[in-house]
Parts: sequence; structure tokens; C-alpha cells
Amino acid sequence: MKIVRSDEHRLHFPAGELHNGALVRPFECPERVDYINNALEAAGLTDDIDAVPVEDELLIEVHDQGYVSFLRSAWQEWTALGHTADMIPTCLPARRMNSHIPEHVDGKLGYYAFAAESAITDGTWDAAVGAASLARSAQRAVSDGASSAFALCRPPGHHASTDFFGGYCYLNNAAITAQGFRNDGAERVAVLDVDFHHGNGTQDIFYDRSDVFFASLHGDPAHEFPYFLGYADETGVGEGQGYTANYPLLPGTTFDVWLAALDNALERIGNFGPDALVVSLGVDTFEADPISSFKLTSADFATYGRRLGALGLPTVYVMEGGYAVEEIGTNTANVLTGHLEG
Ligand code: OKP
Ligand code: ZN
Repeated sequence: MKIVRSDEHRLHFPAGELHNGALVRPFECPERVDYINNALEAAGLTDDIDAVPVEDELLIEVHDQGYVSFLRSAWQEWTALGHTADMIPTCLPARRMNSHIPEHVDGKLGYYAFAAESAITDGTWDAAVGAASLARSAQRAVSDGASSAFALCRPPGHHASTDFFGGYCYLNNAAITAQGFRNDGAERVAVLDVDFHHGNGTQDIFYDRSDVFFASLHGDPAHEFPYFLGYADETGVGEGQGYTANYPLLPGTTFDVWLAALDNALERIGNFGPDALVVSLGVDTFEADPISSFKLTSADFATYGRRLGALGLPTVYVMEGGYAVEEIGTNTANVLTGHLEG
């Protein structure tokens, strides 16, 4: 399995995350990557390839051009006003309030956000493009013949949609991977999102398309972030009708229940007949994750990795969430080694 990683992620580390009413040290922190790197080393997953920069053309195929321009210049516009603290949106458009894009940077910040826990800092754009470049590079390697690759993306991406950020996500690395596969010749691509949280951004980006099948297993949005998307009755629209499958699961879900949902999703993916698979790999389904509520053990990650590997599809794993620090390394490596055994 090819591994793609870099240190650029360190450029992004907001001073605080708004969590239960307090500004706390962000759960989505640079040490996450250190823990994963250590576990990859221990597992012998060291077949690294170099990253190439993602093209602007691909970014604006997946994202809105105005949104990308905003992310690129946001920090400069903000600091030009004399602000020195991180950018946190505080005025967001609710229902019937989004007919105009404001000119003031604070207005644009709210317009292009869907959640307020994620700040934009000096290094956010460079880190986000760096992560997208890792994903694109992993996909290119697989399109060029490698059987599998892992992009150690940080910040994560699956909550970011065409034109909004939030949930620690700015550019949608998994969607960029899927679109990259399409552009490089795959006719059908499946995206499987196993992060604890619903991949609302990825779903939204491909919701009206029949060339990208999206399946997600996640905490029921009636009870869990992102609250407003990921319900079982969301199945696609127009051409995309039937090409989205959601498996909302109750807080406290154990592996047997989770695995039954996975097997159903894999059956749907098999029927779709994809040329490539993108896995949004969040390991926050772990029993000790500090912000999630599923009950998977470290051994369970290897078990489901084997199921994914047994599909025999050209596969790119894109890192998403996972916050119980030390164990996220083991759990990530367990999925990848499971895949190789499967
Ligand atoms: C990102 B990824 C906590 C509410 C949830 C945002 C969670 C983002 C998860 N007070 N905050 O999907 O792991
Ligand atoms: Zn998550």
C-alpha cells in the first residue's frame, strides 16, 4: 500500500475550538498525525510516495470558485482589518437568509461556514491544499496501477461541501479523490464513509450524480453532529436518486450492529460495480474516542479492514477523524493491514 503524507498539516492549528460553550484546545490537533505515523512505522506501512500539488481546476470542479477564493484570501482580508485572533464565524445564514454574499470578511466568513467550532488561521489554506494534494497524489498512484494507497490528510475533509467549511473540514479530500478518479478514466466511483460523523459534504457534492455512489455509516444525526444531514431517507436526487445510502446508527452502537450495516453498504457498492473505491477513514468509531459514542475495539478495525480489502477494488483511504490520540494510530494501521490481508 502506497502511503502519502507531509508535514504541511502543522500549519493549521487553531488556538481554540468552541466546545460545549468553552474555547478548548482543538480535538483535531497535529499530534494526531504523529500517532498515526508511529503506528504505520510499527506496522511496516512505509512504502511512501511523493505528493504533487492538486490542480486549481480540480479544486473548482469539486468546490465553488467563490468559496475557494474566499479560503485562499480569508486570513489576509481578516488581518488587514487589524485582527490578530483566529477567524471564527459568529453570524451564519439560517433559513431564507442566503440570497446575498456579503462584502465584509466577517459576513463572508459566516456565509461560507455551516458550523462555528472550526477556525481559520494563518496556515489553514496551505494545510488544507496540502491535504487535498495528498489525496490527489494517492488517487493518481492508484489510477496509475497501484492497488491501494493511504492519504494521511489533515485537516480532514468530509464535512466540507461545495461552498462551506465546518466540522474541522475546509476542502473535501475524499470528494477530490473521487473526482480525480473520474477524470483519470474511472466510470463509476464508490465513496464509503466510515467516520463516526456523517459525511455531509461528500454526500452534498455528489447528491445529484449517478457516477459516484456515496454510502455512510454514522451516529444518527438526530443525536449527533452534523445534525442536519445523514438521515436514512436521503437517497439522492434527480440523476443521483438511489446513489446515496445512509446508515444512521444509535449512540452506543457496538461492532456487530455496525458490521451488519457495513455488509449492507458493501452489497450496495458491489451492485453499483465501481471501478474504484474511496474510503473516508475516520477512526472516531473507537470505544474511547472523546467526542463520539460507538463501541468499536482496536481489533474490530482489523476485522472490517479485511472486509474492505476482500472487495478487491483499487482503493484510496483518505484520513478523516479520530481523536483518542494514541489509539488512533493503532486503529488506522489495523484497518490498512486488515485491507492488505483481506
Ligand atoms: C469531524 B470529523 C462537539 C460537537 C461536534 C464537531 C465534530 C467534527 C468531527 N461539541 N463538533 O467527522 O471527525
Ligand atoms: Zn468524525
